[in-house]
Amino acid sequence: MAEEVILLDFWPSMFGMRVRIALAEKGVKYEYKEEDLKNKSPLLLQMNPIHKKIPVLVHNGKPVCESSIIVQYIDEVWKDKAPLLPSDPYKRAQARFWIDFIDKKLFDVGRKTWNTTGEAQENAKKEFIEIIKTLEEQLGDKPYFGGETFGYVDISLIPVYCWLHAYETHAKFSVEADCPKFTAWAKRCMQKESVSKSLPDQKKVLGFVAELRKRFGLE
Ligand code: GS8
Repeated sequence: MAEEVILLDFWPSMFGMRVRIALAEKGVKYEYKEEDLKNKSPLLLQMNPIHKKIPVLVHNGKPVCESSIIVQYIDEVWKDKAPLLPSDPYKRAQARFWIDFIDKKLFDVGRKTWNTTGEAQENAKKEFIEIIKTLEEQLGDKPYFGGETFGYVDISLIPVYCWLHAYETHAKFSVEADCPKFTAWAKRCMQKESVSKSLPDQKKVLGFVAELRKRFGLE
């Protein structure tokens, strides 16, 4: 049966990037549909009526929503190539724990490095580094979070790398100076075509953040 795979996405979305990387890892061909989040398409509203958010993967007409759920779905459907989740149930649970941590902590604090000022921004910067250090401990001396091969936690975390330049520029700090292991891991991931082709340029994200800051009256 010919597969129909459509991704509803928005280019700077770290959640969307996760799905792009997972599809690239599996070599799945798909139609990319860019959404205007200020004027959402009828298809997005129909496919994700609960949250009305991207990313949405529409597979043979059926929607799957929420990036971490979509990546798991992709891994289960296209299981013959590049396994993304560990096969051991305990390791799978651990991987899910860290993705939950990334979603609840890292993304929120990352946002505060550019959408706050003064003391709040100073605190966000410190907290961001602490979170990255926690993740570095988890990585240890392994090349990837799951061990020798690129997988679920790497896919979920690497999108933050293309936002780093914007965080660092606005909050005036350097992740590379404080977190060399994280930086080495990120550069290792960026060498993979599935990653480098799925992530926008750091400078383009910086420009997008500058526009958002203007819109929020921050500059
Ligand atoms: C978050 C998706 C999301 O926030 C996931 O997929 O993991 N938990 C979800 N999507 C945003 C764009 S990225 O910041 C979105 O679609 N926002 C539109 C809106 O809130 O109206």
